[in-house]
Amino acid sequence: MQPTSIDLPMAGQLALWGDVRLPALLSVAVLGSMPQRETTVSFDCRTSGPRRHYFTGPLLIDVLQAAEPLFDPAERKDRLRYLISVLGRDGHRAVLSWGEIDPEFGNTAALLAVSMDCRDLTEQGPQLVMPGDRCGSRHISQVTDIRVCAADRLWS
Ligand SMILES: Nc1nc2c(c(=O)[nH]1)N[C@H]1C(S)=C(S)[C@@H](COP(=O)(O)O)O[C@H]1N2
Ligand SMILES: [Mo]
Repeated sequence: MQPTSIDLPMAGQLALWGDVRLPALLSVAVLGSMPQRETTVSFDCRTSGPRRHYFTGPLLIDVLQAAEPLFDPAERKDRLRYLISVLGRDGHRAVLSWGEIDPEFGNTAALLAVSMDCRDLTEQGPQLVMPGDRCGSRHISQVTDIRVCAADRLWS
């Protein structure tokens, strides 16, 4: 499905689209109005050394579920077909699997953070946070695009 019902994101916004019923442009304000979690992550970066940050924001899985992916939510196996591509404004991208963040499988409490170290991210845009990661590369800042995709459409 192409993102027909959304325009290009402005600074600080992210486009959520793909194999979902309700594609959306989401601002930090909208994400901040959803139920919030908090987490502190410590990670190691090859270039900048050990880092530690405190984040707040909604769970990524709650944001994705609000967009109504085109699977049968009651069917565990059906959900496992889905991929999630998260893109930063600078082109840095990571692909997650639905099973990785689904509470009935990997249960990683991934956040779409709206604040970092008590500073709000309205201007920069939301940040992906992957608690438990040993390297910082998946804590993608300035997220502009999240695409949900049924993998069997790619590789059938
Ligand atoms: N958009 C974007 N986010 C990114 C990166 C990047 O290149 N682009 N690099 C990642 C890497 S490799 C690390 S270690 C952390 C560093 O985050 P910090 O400088 O805020 O501690 O940001 C991550 N988020
Ligand atoms: Mo890094």
